[in-house]
This record gives sequence, C-alpha cells and structure tokens, in this order.
Amino acid sequence: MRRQWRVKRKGEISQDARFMKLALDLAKRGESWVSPNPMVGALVVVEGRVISKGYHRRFGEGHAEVEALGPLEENLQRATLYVTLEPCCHWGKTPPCTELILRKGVGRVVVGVLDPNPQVSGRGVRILREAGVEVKVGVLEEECRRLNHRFFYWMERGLPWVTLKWAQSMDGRIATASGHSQWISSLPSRRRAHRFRSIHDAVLVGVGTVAKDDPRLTVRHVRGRNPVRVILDSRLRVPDHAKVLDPELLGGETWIVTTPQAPMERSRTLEARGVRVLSVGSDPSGRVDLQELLRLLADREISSVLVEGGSQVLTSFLRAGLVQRILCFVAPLILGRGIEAVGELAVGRVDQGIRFPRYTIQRSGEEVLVDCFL
Ligand code: AOF
Ligand code: ZN
Repeated sequence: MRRQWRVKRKGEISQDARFMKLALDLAKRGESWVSPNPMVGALVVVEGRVISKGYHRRFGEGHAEVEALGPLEENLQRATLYVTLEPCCHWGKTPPCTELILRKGVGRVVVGVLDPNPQVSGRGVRILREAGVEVKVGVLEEECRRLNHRFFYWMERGLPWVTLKWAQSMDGRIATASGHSQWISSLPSRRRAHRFRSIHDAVLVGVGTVAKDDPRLTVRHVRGRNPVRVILDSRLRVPDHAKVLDPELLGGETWIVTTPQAPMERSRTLEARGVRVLSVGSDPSGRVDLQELLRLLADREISSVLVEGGSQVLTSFLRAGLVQRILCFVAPLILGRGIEAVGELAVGRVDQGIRFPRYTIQRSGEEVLVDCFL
C-alpha cells in the first residue's frame, strides 16, 4: 500500500505531531534559564528529515527559530519549520522571527500554540500567511500551552503565577515549637525544591523566616539561575546580618517589600547594600497588600513566584485566593506541638476547605510530594 493512502490507525500520531513532540522536547532544555520568556523549540524538516534544530537557551538570547534557521541557506521553499510557539513579529531584546522566516524563504510553518504576548498574539501567523507561507496552527496545542503554563498565566492575567512550597511533618508542622526546622525533608526533596526555585522568577518569604532561618534562597543543589529573592517586611525589621542582604555574594537580586509605615532612613541603609526596597500599600492588619504586590511584580517581569513561607505568609496567600499550585512535601516524622504549615482560614466544615481538583502524589526521597493545581 502506498504510504500516502494509508489510513491513520487509532493511537497513531501524525507526522506533524511527531515533529512537534521533538520540538517540545528541545524546548524543555531551556527550563531553568529562559523565564520570564517562554521555553520554545524549533525544527526544520525537509522530506521527512530533520536538517536543523534549535531552542531558546537563555533569557535575552536568540529565539528558537534563530538557532534552527540561522545556519541554513536561504530558499527553504521545500522545508517545514516546526515551532512550539507562534513566531514573534516584534522587536524585543531580539529581532522579529517572522522576518527571518521570510528571508529564508521557508515554505511551510507548523505552530504549536499562538503566543499570548499582546505584541504577537496571532499577528505573527498573519504576517507569514499574508506573505504566502503555508501555516498550520494548533499541533499538540494543549502540550505546547502546558509547557509554558506560568508564562501564559502571567501574559493573560497580568499577575504572576503563584506556587506555595513547604515541607511538613505528618502532623502538619513546618517547625518545632522553638522554631527549629532543619531539616524536615531529605536531600533529594531539597534538591527538587531548588529546581523549583530555578524555574520561578522569584522566591518569596516573610521577614520572620529570614530572621529565624537566615536562608540564602539561591539555587545550589541543581544547575539553574537564581530567582529574585523577595522578602516581605512591612516595617523593615530585617536583621543586618541576614545573608539575603548581600546580593553580590549570593548572585542575583534581593527585593525587600515594605509599606509606607517603614522608616525611610532604614530603607536608604538597605539600598546602600545593593538591595532594592519596594513600597506597597498595607492591608487592614498592616501587612503588605499581596494583590498590589503581585501586580507590581508582574509589571517588573516576574512571571512566577515560589512562596516558601513561613506559616503566616502561606496562610495570607491562601486566604487571599492568590495560589495556583501547592508543592507539599510530607516527611515520615511527627513533631507534636510546633508551627503549623497553614493557620486560620475560617473553615468550619470540611467542604469549605480549599480542595484541589488536579493533583499528583509522588515519592520524593524519604517524603511524599503532594503536587496540587487549582
Ligand atoms: C519566538 N521564539 O524562541 C521565543 C519567543 O525580548 P525577546 O526578543 O526575547 O522577546 C521575548 C518575547 O518573544 C516573549 O515575551 C514571547 O512573546 C516571545 N518568545 N518567540 O518566536 C522564541 N522565546
Ligand atoms: Zn522570535
């Protein structure tokens, strides 16, 4: 039977989907480096053979299409470009990919999903079509979208994606009554937590956690870039010796978020140490207004935030309904009286609790990782 007449059997994926899957795998290699840009992969195929490939490697560097098409000669009329995200048509930190595609004379382009960036969002495809390129959109669309779910959320809502992460004992404690917490989870889980840091643009904790644990909030157990460290500190009580106040040594930036109640003088002292101090309004209890904070972070290109505690901060985010995902590591450990992961949420009946419709439960080192999405 001649190949082109063969009827597709159930479960068999089309050639386009097969190449798109390869492009998706390539895209994932940028995972810990590209944000707040999306991960993007691209392939150039001629007569069923991949002749070139590329992916977006690092924020600010060349786009996937540039890597894939750059080394090729012009006149690619018989070639198909597979790209997981719609090619851009604007000048960002790099030139428009649509121009490159047209210059190389690519005959056909297969796109996974449209770019939610309002500067692109369908215009990239239109420009190519108007120039006579055959464009197919929506191959493995759901997978291509899911790959960049944090980027889509940020672009579509103008707010960063928020993940809460904590490690707890079986009785729901994140520390003992005296505040000791190192370590509740095993090294493999802590390594995993560092990977989560590397794929978020910011890691956020309250000043209480800084005072008690003096965390560095950097990526150390895995390779990846440091997220911005965001410290909630409504009155600027962060101790002078805190490690987060030495951004040069740690690498990356520290932003302290405070309220107008904080003393100006302290703010200047902190800024002199290379830390950025941001002031946002306070809520009725005098704490940083989280909604306003998230809007401010989104405007500063923070597309996702990993909230690591403490209890008060985790509780405030949940109470404000600002959470998209929770990573909860549960260790085979009982601590008894101590600090609870989450405090008062005014839940009277079980059915008033926050139930997560989508979740996975995995083993992680000596713990169980409950990974929930809203
Ligand atoms: C593509 N291919 O590989 C990526 C795209 O500042 P720039 O120039 O890096 O542009 C960033 C925007 O470009 C980003 O917000 C998203 O809309 C798009 N990302 N587009 O054609 C790529 N990474
Ligand atoms: Zn581009």
